[in-house]
Amino acid sequence: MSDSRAVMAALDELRGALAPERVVVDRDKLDDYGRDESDLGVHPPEVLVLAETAEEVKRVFAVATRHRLPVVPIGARSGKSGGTLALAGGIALSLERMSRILEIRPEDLTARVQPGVITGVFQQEVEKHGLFYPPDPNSADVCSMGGNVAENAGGPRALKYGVTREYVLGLEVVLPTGEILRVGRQTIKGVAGYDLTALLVGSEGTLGVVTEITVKLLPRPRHVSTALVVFKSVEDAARAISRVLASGVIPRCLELLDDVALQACAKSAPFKFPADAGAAVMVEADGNDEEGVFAEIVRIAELVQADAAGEVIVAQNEAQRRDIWETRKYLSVNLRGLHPLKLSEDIAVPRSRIPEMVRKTREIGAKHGFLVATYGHAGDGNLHANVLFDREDERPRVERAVGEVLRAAVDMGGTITGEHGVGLAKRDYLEYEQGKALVALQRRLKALFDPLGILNPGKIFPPE
Ligand code: 2HG
Ligand code: ZN
Repeated sequence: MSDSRAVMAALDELRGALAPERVVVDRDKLDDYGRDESDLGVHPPEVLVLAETAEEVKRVFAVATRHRLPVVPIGARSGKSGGTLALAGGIALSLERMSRILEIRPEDLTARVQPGVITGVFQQEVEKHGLFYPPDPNSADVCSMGGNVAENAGGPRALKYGVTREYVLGLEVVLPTGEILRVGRQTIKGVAGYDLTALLVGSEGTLGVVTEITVKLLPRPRHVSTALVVFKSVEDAARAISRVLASGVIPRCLELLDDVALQACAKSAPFKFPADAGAAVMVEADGNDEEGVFAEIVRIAELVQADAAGEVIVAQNEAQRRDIWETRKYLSVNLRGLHPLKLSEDIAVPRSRIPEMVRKTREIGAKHGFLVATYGHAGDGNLHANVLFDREDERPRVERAVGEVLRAAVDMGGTITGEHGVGLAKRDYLEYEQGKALVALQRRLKALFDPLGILNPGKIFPPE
């Protein structure tokens, strides 16, 4: 924790720099802001600041610099890698009040938003204009655009449309040194200078605080079709997925649910799978030509037929589509119905290694005596291996199992994180994936943006 005299002095200055009611020290509130969705415990800040402008963010950095206090930027606290946990106390800087959609420009296919805009709200707004913002983390109803930028969030539609970085054209960012900069561009094309926008997207709140985001939009596809196939086993499902992808068909989503995931769904999800299903694959295709979309689903059905345990079920209306997606969306939460605790991972492997990775994950779980749910965005090789457990004293063993899963992914040519970020959760494995020299270069980059090391310390890189 920080020096308490420094905190008291900073508190006084913060109260002078911002409206005093936006400087919070209420214990319960601090605890709330010390948690996220990573299951990595409570790490409360010592002060919470609710900023409303870039200028205020700059003032917070000035105070933090004077007193050498850590600043941890906070979005909607829905992150899964512990990126907003205040490991060393200090100031939590919430951007939740900066929640305005500044403009939607249908003629340019762009929009400008503040970081606190909820992603799902933004998606609905652009859709009213016949436009489409593809990145769709399953937490879209609660997560924020700023958080998505920090983590370079993905989601089911990333298979066809790519992740957040592919949509961010420009950013306004406040650096710990107090500079307020505009990086990137407002145009669809542009190659001037280093691509600092791409660097900042996915930098997990360690390089600067984003206060405005310009994104690229697409015309909204007019037709969407959602289908579901069940399999006897997850191995059959993984094989079918590989066959679809190898055939050159790239639907917009191709999601896998293994038997453990199906057990979790059976308890509370709206869609009811057949009782003997050992795995399921959800497929979604989209486009402007209804027949073309249908033809894609038929083609996929043909490709998976040999491995499937039944017919392909195609959602017949919006209500059925919604039931299927709600079932998938709340899976991460519903798994707690099987065991109260879990550590979730988001490894990604080359597509051809999906069946092998699924097998490996199950083996590791069995070896350590834990139930592991494997599900997720299998189409792009991004699997959520969730190790389920009951008691805190089991955590060290769970962490060992998780470590083996992460290493196995890297050994297969994959990565420790496909969409949730390194944060605190995976910082000890970054070097295993990237090597010493690359991690050292990234530490030097960090020091360039944040010479005093006050911004979100302890994330991405393990303490030296
Ligand atoms: C999802 O795809 C989210 O549902 C969360 O990325 C996954 O908790 C998880 O492992
Ligand atoms: Zn996911």
